[in-house]
Amino acid sequence: MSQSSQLFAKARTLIPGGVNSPVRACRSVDNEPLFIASGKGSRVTTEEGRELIDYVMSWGPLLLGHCHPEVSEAVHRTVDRGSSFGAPCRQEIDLAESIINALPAVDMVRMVNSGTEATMTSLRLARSFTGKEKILKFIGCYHGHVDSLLAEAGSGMATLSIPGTPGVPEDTVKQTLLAPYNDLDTVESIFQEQGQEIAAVIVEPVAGNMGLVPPREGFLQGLRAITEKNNSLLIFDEVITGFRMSFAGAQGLFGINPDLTCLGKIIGGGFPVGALGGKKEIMEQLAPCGPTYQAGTLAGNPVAMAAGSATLNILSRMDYENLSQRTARFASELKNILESKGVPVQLNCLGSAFTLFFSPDPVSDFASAKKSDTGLFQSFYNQMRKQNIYLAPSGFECTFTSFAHTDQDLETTLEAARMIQF
Ligand code: KE4
Repeated sequence: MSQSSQLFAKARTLIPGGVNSPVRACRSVDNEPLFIASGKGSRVTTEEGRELIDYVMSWGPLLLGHCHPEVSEAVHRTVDRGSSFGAPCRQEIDLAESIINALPAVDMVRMVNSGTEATMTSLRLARSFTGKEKILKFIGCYHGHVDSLLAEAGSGMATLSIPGTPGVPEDTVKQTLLAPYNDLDTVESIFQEQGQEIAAVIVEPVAGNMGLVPPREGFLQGLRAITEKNNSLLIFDEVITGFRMSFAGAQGLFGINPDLTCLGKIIGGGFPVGALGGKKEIMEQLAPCGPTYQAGTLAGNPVAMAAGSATLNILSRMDYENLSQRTARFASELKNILESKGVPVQLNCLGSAFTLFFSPDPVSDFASAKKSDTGLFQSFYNQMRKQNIYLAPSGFECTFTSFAHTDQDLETTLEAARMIQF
């Protein structure tokens, strides 16, 4: 029995499902999780000493790869002076400034500890600012485990085919309106009926939790126009796309200014950080400036702030276009290799993220994503893992490259794909 299996057996007696986040359990690919002992650059090493090329990258935060020396140095330098004071520290200003300088739609920012806290706060703020209660989200988008946003969410809920979740009161979900991603007509008709009650639309500007699904031409622009016309807020959930799709996020890439922006993952450089940013007049509704309460013991702690600032500082100097081109070439070659084995493959790729859907039809929303053959994905995942390629254990997640992935890593991965039998 491998070290990972032994540890997993022990973990299951102590932690529900043996994991602290469901998708890590590898249930949908009929496998057990590997226990990771360390990471460096593009690689992780398991407790049994196996080294794998990592395309999970902690589900998105590690755009610089594992243990970037400058990030590690910033963390060590900071933690040796104290981990948390529950008081303002200069590191909060540094990270806030980096985010505000990079994102066109962000005048002010409030730090939190996760993407979920950021999206949860964005809804409360939108409701208090507009005085309206309904929220519109898109089927297959995942915004963290916020009660009112778990209706037909993606990510782990799609992976485990959980339509909603027990424990969320009917009344809570009643305030949540749903539309298919990329379907502006449905959004338009919902607003015609209920626009006066809709506080906000929350959207992943590039969906990453039903697999990668880019916005159709005009979709985001349409959301911006409809929300403006109805005095509703537009919330971009950029927890995945922020500082990934470009250094100015998806809002910079598409030239659309949302009213509020939710961030996480990359801005923490591998530490627990989320953030809510937006227009000054809205953000100043937050306590203690305004009446809308939000708080967090470890929000803005100096160590996580230092990791985030070091990460953004390095990213500001990186060549995103080159990484996007390398990723596109790699993903397209991977698709060709798999297709040559007689299976239907759709590729959605943008920036340094992509998803291969085992489906004969293009994927532009959750309904089309769900048509993918999860059995083929399971076979692909397990055969690649056997060859030390570490992919997300779900067909409804993204494959992430990073600035740490070398051409050799990508070629080794393609070699592994060539060995696959369906
Ligand atoms: P966290 O609370 O997990 O930091 O962020 C929630 C969240 C919010 N918005 C978007 C667009 C997200 O993708 C996420 C979290 N992403 C998933 C994977 N796609 C996290 C992985 C997990 O749940 O273990």
